[in-house]
Amino acid sequence: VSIETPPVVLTIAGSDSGGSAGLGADLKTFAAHRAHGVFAVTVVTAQNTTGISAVRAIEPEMVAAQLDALVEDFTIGAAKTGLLFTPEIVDVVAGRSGDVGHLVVDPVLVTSAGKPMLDDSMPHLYRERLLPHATVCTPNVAEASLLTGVQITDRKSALAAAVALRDLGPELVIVTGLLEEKSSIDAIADGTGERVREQSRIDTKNVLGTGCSLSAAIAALLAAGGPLGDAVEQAQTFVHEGLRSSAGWRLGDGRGPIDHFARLAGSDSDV
Ligand code: PXL
Repeated sequence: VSIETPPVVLTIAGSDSGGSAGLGADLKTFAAHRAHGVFAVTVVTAQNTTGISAVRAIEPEMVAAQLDALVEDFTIGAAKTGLLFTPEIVDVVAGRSGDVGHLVVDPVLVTSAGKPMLDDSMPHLYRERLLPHATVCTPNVAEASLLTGVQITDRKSALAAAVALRDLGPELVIVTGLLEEKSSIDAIADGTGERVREQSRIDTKNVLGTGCSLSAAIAALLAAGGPLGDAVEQAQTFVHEGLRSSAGWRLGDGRGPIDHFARLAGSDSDV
């Protein structure tokens, strides 16, 4: 019997009915890190591996009520944001950002499922309202371009975008998924300088929710008290192992999830 109380990690995100991205990915990631996951739903999507067919935003008052209920009762070690969907929800989240521990902002603006129909003001709102409160920001290459105006074509421009975003508030920015012939590159800016992490490209269509899972893993590791640099590196490895482990899965006709429990599967997921 385990008597140690797990850290509490919060996700503020949308649901993917197909179970690959959003809330489902976040809660599985938290569980894989032995954290207790709590959540505030921002938007419900009707979705499968081939795409999104309907979307319904939750009223901002209801998002606020979920967050207030959680903050009142739990000591939250860290939180991550996913698809926030409306400017009003961004406002609600920004207003409570001081009550949720370390904040990991995954600016979901462009996803592997395509570009959700978002208000044009969202990049500006992320810059002005959320990034000043963020410990970490985890855009993919397309999102980092949208947030900074930097055209990202190579390692140098990815690092420049990471530095520009870090100037808006986060302690660490990781720009993910710059694809080279054999590698996937993440560009990282923190207080000590800039660096890239290169990992082998994995041939798989099961890539949905990789960004969600990366940011969720960082939040879980921060809630457990790990140092920032280690949390990011371990989260990158977690996603890479998950991609490798689910590469052969056939779930639906489109893009499926990573294997959040690759480590339970044992040695076949060695990186
Ligand atoms: O992976 C980004 C993402 C986040 N949140 C929800 C999504 C998606 C992508 O499809 O559906 C709810």
